[in-house]
Amino acid sequence: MTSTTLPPATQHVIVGAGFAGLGTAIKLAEAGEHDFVVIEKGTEVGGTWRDNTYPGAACDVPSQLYSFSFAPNPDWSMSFSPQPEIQAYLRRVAEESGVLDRFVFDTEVQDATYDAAAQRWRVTTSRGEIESETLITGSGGLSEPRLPDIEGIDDFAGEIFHSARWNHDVDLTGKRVAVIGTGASSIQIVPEIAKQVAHLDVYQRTAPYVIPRNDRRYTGLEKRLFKLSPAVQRLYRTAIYWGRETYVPAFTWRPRLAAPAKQAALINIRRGISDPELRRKVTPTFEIGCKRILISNTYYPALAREHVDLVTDPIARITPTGVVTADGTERPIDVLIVATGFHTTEQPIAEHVRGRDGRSLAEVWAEGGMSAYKGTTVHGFPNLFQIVGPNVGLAHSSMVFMIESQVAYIVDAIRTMRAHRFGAVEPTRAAQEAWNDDLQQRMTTTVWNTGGCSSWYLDSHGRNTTLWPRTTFTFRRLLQRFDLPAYDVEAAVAQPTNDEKEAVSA
Ligand code: N01
Repeated sequence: MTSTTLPPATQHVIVGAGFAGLGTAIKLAEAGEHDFVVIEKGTEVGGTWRDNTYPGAACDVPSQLYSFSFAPNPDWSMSFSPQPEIQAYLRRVAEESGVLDRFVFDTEVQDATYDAAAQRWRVTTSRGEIESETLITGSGGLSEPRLPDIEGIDDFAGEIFHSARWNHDVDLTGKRVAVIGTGASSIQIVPEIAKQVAHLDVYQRTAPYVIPRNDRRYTGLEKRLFKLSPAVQRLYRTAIYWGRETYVPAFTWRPRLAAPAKQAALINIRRGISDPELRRKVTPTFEIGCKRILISNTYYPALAREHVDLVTDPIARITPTGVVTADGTERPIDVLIVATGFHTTEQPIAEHVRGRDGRSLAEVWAEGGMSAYKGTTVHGFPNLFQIVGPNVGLAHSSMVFMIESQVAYIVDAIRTMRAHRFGAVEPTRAAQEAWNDDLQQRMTTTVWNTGGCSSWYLDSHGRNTTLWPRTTFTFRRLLQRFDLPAYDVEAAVAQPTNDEKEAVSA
């Protein structure tokens, strides 16, 4: 049973019910912190895995690693999970967790302002107001679709939708369809819809590296073994984890170490495409790893199909009936799918969160780009904890690992606050600056900054404010304990009792 009403006050407001919000709720409850509310704008748990339902949606991180460490799933059907299985997994974990009664769905956070005198967050939602001691945001780095700013797009008369807002009412059978973008979403969509449409134009601005997807179905024997012996499954997960960590030096230190991956991508092109002109068009011109490395066995063969065209001329404008490229060619279409990614370097929640001086996170970050302490706390925003905040993203492994590291840090922060009777904790400016100076220094040798591409990892100042430039076990170690010396703290002020609050509001 979930809730449909918001209490006037709670200890912790958690925003978002994806991996981050759900994981936080479960771990807070385990730590004895039962007084929390999870506010979710969607209709159920799942976050990105609830929203991305496009054909072919699947994870490009191995299933064993892309799940909570505390909730192994012996039933994954494939070594890379399809979206419906991940969504079903999150639903099941939520149902079995015993915390769903504190989830309020269909509710949007409109504003959250820190009241320094009361040491409380005052949160305004579409369902009313609530105040809390901490504000924990798990609203996702890839949740707000980015629509392309192309002349005429609003006048398109056919069906148009973003990859993360797939319109399942539109039957693509026999239609002329265009897909804009060739990122992780597009390369999963294209092979699926190519089976159905009459004609498909794929508009590519930058060719990505696509290596083979070494996917396979788990055998019944493997699944039985995982069920009978969770230790075996843990061992398997651990082996995958360490295998993934070996990629880190190539991304962060010596991009040349990725030569075998580059070779695999070039072979993937030769295997999938025989036309030399098309091969040339899909061959990337930057260092592998600079943009996210994609995995697919079916993308290149789909592009090579007779009724599929890869268009590399820049899009000039969109008319009510088609797409016009810079050379003046108009290609008529019935349906336009924009697979153009998400707002990553200006997180939408930042506009709604206001710190002790009344400025929003977005305003503070507008000056120098996103920054936080340990990707989690922000100077000027006491008792705010962000999951998947700045520089927590990964190019090589599972975000669930990073999320669990942050959740442990937040739970320890709250434990520390209780033990010392603190009413507010806030990272010092010096600690935050030192953390970010070190991060940006490390970025100088990464392929993301030196690989000759532009990507959503970089903000408008050219700073990489999205990715973590070290191993994930280093991140976990650095967030193992709440490090009090890096924080300014305040003793707790007396809070009014519920009776007193009612007397005031009466
Ligand atoms: O978005 P993207 P995505 N005109 O930003 C192009 C995760 N994910 O939704 O490269 C023309 O990667 C843009 O071109 P360019 C994963 O972390 C995970 O595909 O900027 N084209 C690019 O080709 C991933 O990285 C899974 O030149 C325009 C594309 O649109 C992240 O989500 C699956 C344009 C956008 O690619 C985002 O992936 C799917 C314009 N105006 C996604 N604007 C898993 O399997 C943009 N483009 C876990």
